[in-house]
Amino acid sequence: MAESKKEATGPVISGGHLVAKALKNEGVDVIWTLCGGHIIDIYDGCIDEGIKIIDVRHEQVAAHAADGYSRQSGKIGCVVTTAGPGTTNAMTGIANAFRAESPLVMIGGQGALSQHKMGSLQDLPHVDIMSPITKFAASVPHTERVADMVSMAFREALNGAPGPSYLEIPRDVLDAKVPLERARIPKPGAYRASTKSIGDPADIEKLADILVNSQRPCALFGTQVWTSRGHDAAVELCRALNIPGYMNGSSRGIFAPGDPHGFNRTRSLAFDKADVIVIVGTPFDFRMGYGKRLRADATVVQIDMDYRTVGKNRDISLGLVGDVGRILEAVTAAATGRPDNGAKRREGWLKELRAGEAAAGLKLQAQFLSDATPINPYRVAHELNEFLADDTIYIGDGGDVVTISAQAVQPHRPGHWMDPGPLGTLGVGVPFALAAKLVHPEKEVLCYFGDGAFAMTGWDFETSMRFGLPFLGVIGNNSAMNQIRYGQIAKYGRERGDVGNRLGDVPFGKFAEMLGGHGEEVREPKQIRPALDRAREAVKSGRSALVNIWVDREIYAPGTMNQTMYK
Ligand SMILES: Cc1ncc(C[n+]2csc(CCOP(=O)(O)OP(=O)(O)O)c2C)c(N)n1
Ligand SMILES: [Mg+2]
Repeated sequence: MAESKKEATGPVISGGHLVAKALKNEGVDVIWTLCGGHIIDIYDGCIDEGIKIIDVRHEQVAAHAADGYSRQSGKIGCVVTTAGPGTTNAMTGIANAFRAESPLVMIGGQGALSQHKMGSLQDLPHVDIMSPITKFAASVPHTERVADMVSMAFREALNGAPGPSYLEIPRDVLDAKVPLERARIPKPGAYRASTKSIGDPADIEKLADILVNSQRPCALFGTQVWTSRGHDAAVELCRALNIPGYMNGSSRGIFAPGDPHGFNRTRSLAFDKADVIVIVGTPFDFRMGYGKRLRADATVVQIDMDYRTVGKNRDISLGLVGDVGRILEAVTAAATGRPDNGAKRREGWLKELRAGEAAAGLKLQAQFLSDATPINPYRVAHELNEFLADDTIYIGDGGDVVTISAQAVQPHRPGHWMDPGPLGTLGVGVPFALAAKLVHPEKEVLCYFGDGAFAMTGWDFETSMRFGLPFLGVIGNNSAMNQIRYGQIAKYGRERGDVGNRLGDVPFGKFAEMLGGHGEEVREPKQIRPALDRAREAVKSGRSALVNIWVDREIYAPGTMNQTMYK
């Protein structure tokens, strides 16, 4: 850590500059951060390497933004925080990325090694704290090792199902200078291998056989399909074999609305009737009733990047571990080689499901078109779907209003849907919007918030203005934490159930104006579209916008009324 004993006559480099060099080698062009004395040397390195420094107002935002950056760019997001509270503030974002299997690298400050365990400012056992919520957590013991260990963190983030890595760098390790020739600086492209394996080729053939012979197959594509950029392979498999495809998490949008193989309202029907169910890149967790919602005697195939997910909570007929996109490609190729892949035979099955989709859609129409005031949140959801442009990246951040919106909103393209994932973290919206706009400045970024969720990280609306990352925010404002409120009232009655979940009536449109953005207050259903249109224009002119829509607090999503998430 300290200056090398053999004082060099040649060039020297500091730990902070070694961090920046390693980030640059990985193709990182931005760090998401909030400053602190422990990490200033990294900023200095970033200036030299041309890495953009985006400083936010809360470290949770920095961590979610790094997660969002990875999801949108396919590269690895990087969050840099100071020691102690800077690191603990970021933990929620790291935990969210961990459950969402989103790769990122967090670099955190620490007190100087020379003051180890002496009670230095902001000292905490960061590595112990971060270990359970990361794939890799370590401390850098010497300046010469800084770049080497940063590249290690990147390698680990991409192993199996991706996830976050954490690297602590003590202050004196970052500050010290070592001879350049002694520092190991891994070369770009030379310190990690492709992890895109297809697993056991015999299982590819087995799955091709199962699908070719199936009568009523269905496939569910989860977040890993997008993470691995296997979306085209997923669609291609469904087209080649005539298989209905369902989407969850980040895979929403892989079938464009109207695609004959994309389905979204008949998943239970398909799971009830299918003879073959292929689960791709999504675990049997609470969203799947831990696997209980699949027909008991169906042939269930699970494809996942993480061997630990396969067969967890439910027995399966066949499991495949590897890169989900590559596996899907290989299965399509194998099935295409068969004399008859059975596509024609499955036409009736697809028709049956399509009729089910139409009937389910019809049931929602009255709510979608409701003229009631206070505004029905289903009406907002429908208006948002109508409003989406082809290139709109849609982000959901909230409780009940966002759950309702998932019944109406169909993103037009892969990667154009973002939600927190299975940690269900409120507050991802603004940071995801910042990241999405940074990666895709040419696209529209629309985030639908609950009023509770928006307030958690809403101050970074200002960051969107400061860095020229304008987005369109819509708030379904019921002045409550309504998703929780429903269950509480159901259990304890109106009087005792309405406690700890009611919020003030906040005119968020004014909040946007205060920060230099565009604000709208909407109380009538007919005002929704014009307000959205004006907000779109404001965003095009470079100002972030908030459309605050006052919605009916007494209307809930079916999953909330059924408390499905706890079953
Ligand atoms: C960080 C965090 N804290 C608490 C919760 C628990 N929670 C889930 S939904 C919800 C209510 C959210 O309220 P809001 O965003 O206003 O949406 P609404 O349900 O009112 O539509 C809460 C508090 C959570 N998921 N995340
Ligand atoms: Mg609310």
